[in-house]
Amino acid sequence: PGLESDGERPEVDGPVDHKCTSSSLAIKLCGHFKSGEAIDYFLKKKLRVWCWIPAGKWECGKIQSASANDAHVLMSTGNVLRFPLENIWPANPEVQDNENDLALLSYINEPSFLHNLKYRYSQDKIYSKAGPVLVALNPFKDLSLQANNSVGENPHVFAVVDQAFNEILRGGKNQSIIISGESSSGKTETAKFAMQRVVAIGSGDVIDFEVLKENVILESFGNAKTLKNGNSSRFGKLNEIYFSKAGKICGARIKTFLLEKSRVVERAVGERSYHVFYQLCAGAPPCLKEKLKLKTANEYEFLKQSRCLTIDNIDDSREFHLLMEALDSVHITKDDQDSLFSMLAAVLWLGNICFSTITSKNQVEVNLDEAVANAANLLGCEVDALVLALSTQTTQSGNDNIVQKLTLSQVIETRDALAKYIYATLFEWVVVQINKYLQVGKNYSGSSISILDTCGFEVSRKNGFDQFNRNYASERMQQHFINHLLKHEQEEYTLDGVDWRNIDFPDNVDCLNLFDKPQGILSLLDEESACSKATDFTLLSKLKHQFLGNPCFKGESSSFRICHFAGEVLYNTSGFLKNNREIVHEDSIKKLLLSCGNRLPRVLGSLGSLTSPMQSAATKLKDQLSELIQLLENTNPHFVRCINPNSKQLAGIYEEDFVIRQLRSFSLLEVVRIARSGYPTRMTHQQFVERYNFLLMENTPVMDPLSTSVAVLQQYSVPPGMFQVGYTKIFFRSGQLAMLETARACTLQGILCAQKYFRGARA
Ligand code: AD9
Ligand code: MG
Repeated sequence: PGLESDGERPEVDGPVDHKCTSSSLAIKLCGHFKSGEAIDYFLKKKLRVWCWIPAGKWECGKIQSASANDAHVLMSTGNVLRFPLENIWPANPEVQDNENDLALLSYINEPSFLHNLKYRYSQDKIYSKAGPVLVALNPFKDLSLQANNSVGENPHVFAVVDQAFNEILRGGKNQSIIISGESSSGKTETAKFAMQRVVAIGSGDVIDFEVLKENVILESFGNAKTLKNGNSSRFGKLNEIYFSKAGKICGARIKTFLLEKSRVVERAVGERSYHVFYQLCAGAPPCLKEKLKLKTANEYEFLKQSRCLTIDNIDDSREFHLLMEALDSVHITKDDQDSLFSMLAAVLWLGNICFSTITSKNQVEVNLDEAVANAANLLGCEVDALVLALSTQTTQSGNDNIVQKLTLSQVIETRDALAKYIYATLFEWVVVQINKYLQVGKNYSGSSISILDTCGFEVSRKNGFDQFNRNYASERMQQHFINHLLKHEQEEYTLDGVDWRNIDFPDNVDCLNLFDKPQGILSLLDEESACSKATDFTLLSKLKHQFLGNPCFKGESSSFRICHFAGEVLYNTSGFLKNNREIVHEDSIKKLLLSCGNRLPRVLGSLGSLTSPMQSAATKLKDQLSELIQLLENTNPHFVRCINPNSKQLAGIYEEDFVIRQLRSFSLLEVVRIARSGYPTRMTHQQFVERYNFLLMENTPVMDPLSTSVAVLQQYSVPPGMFQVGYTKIFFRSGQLAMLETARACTLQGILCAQKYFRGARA
């Protein structure tokens, strides 16, 4: 597609190449054909104009003629059809099909992006740039190019790491690589490639390789098979890698957040719980099996309920051995490993505990079978203590303890809460052990690269509290992205008085406010959670009442809908209060664990970070995210947007609608528009003068920093369109500073040679 060009390209509007001769003839940058006149101009010049037509999916057609509002287009079928100009988009010349940066396309529009990425994908070119952002399409197959360390000029996640690394070597700010995208888009794989690259270029002591092993452990404990991804991360992960002055890795730290706890006790049919459970059941050596009284996975209620026990092409037993190796390599002792496995087995046995209702007494009894005996034994507590903790609730009234028997649903809720608590704190504990091992060495220079593998936006068939939290987290990350690439960038131009025409972008601030402003959903959720009479139903009716008319919120009969940046999601409030409160159960859970004879349960019982009694689950998440964003705000971010090319998780399939939705939610069009017309490099006048002042001719009079800067730029004939002088800073289009740096280096070299010469002459 594109213009069958005789060398002449149509002009584009906007400040891109600064030679727009006639704006009426210009085809609007990023936009539609501005008028039929523009097309006529090309037709008269015998240039054949190609365009994208919305015919179910995007089709390329050739314009035959145009009037003020319509164009006649020759379709591939041979038919000529009429389309309003506003429905068709200019196509780029064929030579640009393979363009590796979307910002360099002549025409910036959605179908062009879609076509370019598709063309590249068909050639296994999965990485492309969209201005400052790296776009990565999931190939769903092994591509040797990823193992190949020489990336050259091509966009690649390795190149992003190299850039980040060079910036810290230059003494710049700490760097972050933020990888986002929906489920199964390839975030975790991309993060692993990034880690490999960091290790390859920052190879220091032995520790580097352990940084990679840590992945094996966390995937085992934090990943699970879902309907969308056989190895879905059910937590978010930030990997901070620390460097010495010489650019060698000298330690690392992992932060995790948002572990999906509910998966331990329930999940959709066809999905699995965390890998580690199946690995343990399949791979534990006989003596360990005996010790844990371990059975096969299909004998555990927590595992068999979702009717999916294996993953195609994955050998859980082999994975268990890799896990043990990895645990060894981060120096988790055999004793600790045994305790760890005991806790996992205890969780499984808890799931098998059954209850009987004694109708005559209207009471619930815990069945005293092998499940409760094994669970108590593995925790190191008396069976009675476990039974009591599961079936009663003790409240204090004055000096008296009032013991209350729980109902069947409460008993089940308590049992599940115990299993979830043990698993979540165990996960925390594992992370703490890994961090102890990776801890920062002596040579730490203060420089770090952080790699963030966020948990992506998710829409399931039934969306509950976990999806609600996950999608709230995605909104916060989206805001960070928008702030950096769209909002602050433009605000800075305007504030500094740069001539700039604002580019609109979809801001998600309204949706975020709906969540976390005072009186927002989160605060209402906490209010209801604190009220003992409240139910999921009262919560829903309060939400509906409070957010009536809010454009991001829609109440339905038994659920509510939120319009997220990445699409609408229908949430069912069932379980919201229980999950948000979770804390309610923690008192008795902690008491039980602290009283256990075995050490690890006691450690878990005392783990504070997850369990501040004052905080609800939602508030805790909000605070964690604020901390994460604060950390990221102090770094120079590199964004990687992963795209899932199809809904089938198969190689070679590119579903346009599927990709378009993701392109939109990433605001890539807007990012590219700003990158195209923006000024990515900037310096204060003072900084500029300090660095380049000496380049000025000797007889130049002393002037203020602004005038000196302009004089330097004029001396080196930097074209006026290539920079803008703001009140405090000078802004450059990309590549301009490189030219000045070359001039600076040459001049410095000349001075050094001269100095040497004079020194030599004096000597
Ligand atoms: V989730 O939000 O954690 O459910 P991710 O992390 O975005 O999701 P993941 O990295 O797990 O997706 O990728 C899903 C699958 O796609 C992997 O298991 C691989 O089989 C496949 N994949 C992803 N990226 C690549 C790649 N660069 N090369 C080859 C890949 N295969
Ligand atoms: Mg993942």
